[in-house]
Amino acid sequence: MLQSLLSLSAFALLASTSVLAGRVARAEEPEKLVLDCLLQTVEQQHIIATADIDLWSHHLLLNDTVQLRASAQQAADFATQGIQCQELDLDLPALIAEERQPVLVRRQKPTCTSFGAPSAPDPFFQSYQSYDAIKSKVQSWAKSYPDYVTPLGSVGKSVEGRDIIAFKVTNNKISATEKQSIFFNGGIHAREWIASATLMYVTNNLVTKASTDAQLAGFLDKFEIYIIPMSNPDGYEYSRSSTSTSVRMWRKNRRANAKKSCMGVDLNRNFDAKWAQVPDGSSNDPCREDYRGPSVGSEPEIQAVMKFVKTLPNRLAGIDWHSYGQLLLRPWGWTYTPNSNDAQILDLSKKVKSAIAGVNGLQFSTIPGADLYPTDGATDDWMGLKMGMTAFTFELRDTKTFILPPSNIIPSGEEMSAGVIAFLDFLSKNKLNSYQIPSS
Ligand code: 0X9
Ligand code: ZN
Repeated sequence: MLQSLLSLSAFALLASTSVLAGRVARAEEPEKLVLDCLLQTVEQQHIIATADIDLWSHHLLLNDTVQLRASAQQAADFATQGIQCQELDLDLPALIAEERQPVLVRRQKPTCTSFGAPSAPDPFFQSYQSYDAIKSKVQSWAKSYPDYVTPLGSVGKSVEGRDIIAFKVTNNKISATEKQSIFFNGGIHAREWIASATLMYVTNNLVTKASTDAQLAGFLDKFEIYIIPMSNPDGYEYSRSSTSTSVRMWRKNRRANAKKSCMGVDLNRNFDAKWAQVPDGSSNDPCREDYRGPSVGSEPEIQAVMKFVKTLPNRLAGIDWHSYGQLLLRPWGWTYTPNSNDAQILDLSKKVKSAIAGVNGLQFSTIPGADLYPTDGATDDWMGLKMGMTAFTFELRDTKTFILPPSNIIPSGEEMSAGVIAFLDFLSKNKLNSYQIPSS
């Protein structure tokens, strides 16, 4: 819910006392506000686009609102500049604390083992897991479902030396040369915990049901699904390392930049896809959240992803898993020019959207990525521009924030499992048309 419109004097008061909504700001970091700001003029758009703030929803459309995290002083400055902002009713420290509480483990009725005892829900999906636990889960799938899960080991190292792990979900009945490859990339943005958690759930659903569900088995006759569940392990582990809001809100990798005080590269701006070529599509400032890095593909995480995807046979489609916003972003993200196959891609997106809505009633929207905001160096565009794939970015639940209680993991997993089934169903029944790459 939005709180009342904060006036200039209210912001000034907040800035001067640093007592925010009844909470005293931490000594080590000035507490920030989450704002919803209305952009009424091009000047206001420019002020927000160039301010040193944490933009949560980057779309800067005229007569639309944008969500961001800023200091009370910056909020006061916006008010002085005539930008109307409302403080969002989000108590981030409380949300961060709640996020760390596992869902209460309850024995559930519906599924029974062969001995008739009720099976316990998998605790893996009752809390957000560490990178190590995610790696172990892949190994345990490989042991339990060797016919469907093939670990592919490390496809490269992160800046801090963690392995970027990949695996393949398929059946071994039909030769790979007769199948098409689909690629899922998770966790490129550190703070978007629900993205990797959901991708793991979706995978679990596929591999645990593949032997008994004819529809899923049919998909695996046609496709090899290649998955990197966590392409930014350093950023993810950093964002888990403390309950401080600024740590939890970490987005980039953990590169030590030349400008020592500002760490990290936005990995979703580092791909060889119109890198640094789209106006305001990324930043050259290491202090910004969308810092593109010193050169194209400079980051080892991105080198690993690009090298891996290039090896995949018969590449068809891809999904880059993010949060938040409940959006199915379709190509392109770097240009407003519609994809030449947009009619078919829209048809596919609508089927995914309706399958998702069928589970918990959540409404996702489908728009071209650039309509959110144009970017350069993004994963989806790289797949589309360089790998010949029809590629999406899925922004998962919810519509307010990255910090979701772990009770969201299973519902998000269920709705996205339905979405992925609709996705695979469409691809198995329809030959995707080829598309042309626009000149601009
Ligand atoms: O900014 C991003 O990288 C994505 N949004 S997020 O809030 N998860 O950071 C959107 C990327 C969409 N794709 C393109 N515009 N190419
Ligand atoms: Zn993201």
